[in-house]
Amino acid sequence: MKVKIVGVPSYLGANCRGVDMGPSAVRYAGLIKMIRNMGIDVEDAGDVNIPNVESKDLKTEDINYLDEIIEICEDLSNKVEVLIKDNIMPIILGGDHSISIGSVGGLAKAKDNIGLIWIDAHGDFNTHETTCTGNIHGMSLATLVGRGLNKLVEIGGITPKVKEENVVLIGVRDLDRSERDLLLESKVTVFTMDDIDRMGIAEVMQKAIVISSKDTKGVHLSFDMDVLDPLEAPGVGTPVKGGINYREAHLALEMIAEADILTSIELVEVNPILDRYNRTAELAVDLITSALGKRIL
Ligand code: Z70
Ligand code: MN
Ligand code: MN
Ligand code: MN
Repeated sequence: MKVKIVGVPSYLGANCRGVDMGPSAVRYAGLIKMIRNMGIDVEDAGDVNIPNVESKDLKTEDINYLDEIIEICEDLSNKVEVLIKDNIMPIILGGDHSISIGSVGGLAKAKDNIGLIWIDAHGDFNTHETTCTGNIHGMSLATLVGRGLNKLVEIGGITPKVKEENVVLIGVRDLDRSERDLLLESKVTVFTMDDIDRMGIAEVMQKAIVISSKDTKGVHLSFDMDVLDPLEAPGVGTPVKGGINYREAHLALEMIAEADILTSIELVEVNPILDRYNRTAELAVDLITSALGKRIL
């Protein structure tokens, strides 16, 4: 196995600074070294270029930074497509969760049937019609299954990028009202925190692995650090109490690694400004190594 790190230092989809420093914090926490210690061939492919918006005029858009995010995601999708075609596993570091449109956009160009495991406190299932914030990181999952603004849905050229039947959302505890209605009428499988409490994370993951890999040529893991409890991961864009703990997160990723289904990994929403001693970034490194198959025995 060969892996390459791709950083996407953008906060534009969250419209709030901090998560743009995520890739740097996760690298600083020793990501490359930890992966290399596992005996895996790893290289840093650097960062996607992020347009400078600080000198732009006062914001007048309904959807925040739409054109810039399209540019970033097209660029990322091309990079991911090349890596997948070269048989390299991309590890994409955010940045806010809007970058997923580029990651999965690139994956969809390289493979024609993929599954998606989305681990997040949020649904990210708003469209331009339901959003209360105008922030694209709250629309990325909806976009990937073909819902919402044409300009977003068409990024990378493939629409939809994933079939709803192969999408599993895990750890949810914060949905907007109409986002919830959209999710309920969709074919996306949702495991809320309540489901995790009742069934246990092992059973949830067993089901998620089956659903995401059924008739697919691989699965993309999109891991939003805010799924963790803020007591364990304080350095995230939008902390929501009542999240999964360290052990649940590890077990979830170890089970995915064991199932050997992943084509690509993405980890988003690390915010070093709100972190303490880079703890959330260090946890992120830990979790990535688990997803790559790190074992005790
Ligand atoms: C809200 C919105 C959100 C983080 C996604 C929040 C979305 N539903 N927040 N990821 N961290 O703006 O649409
Ligand atoms: Mn998210
Ligand atoms: Mn989230
Ligand atoms: Mn473990």
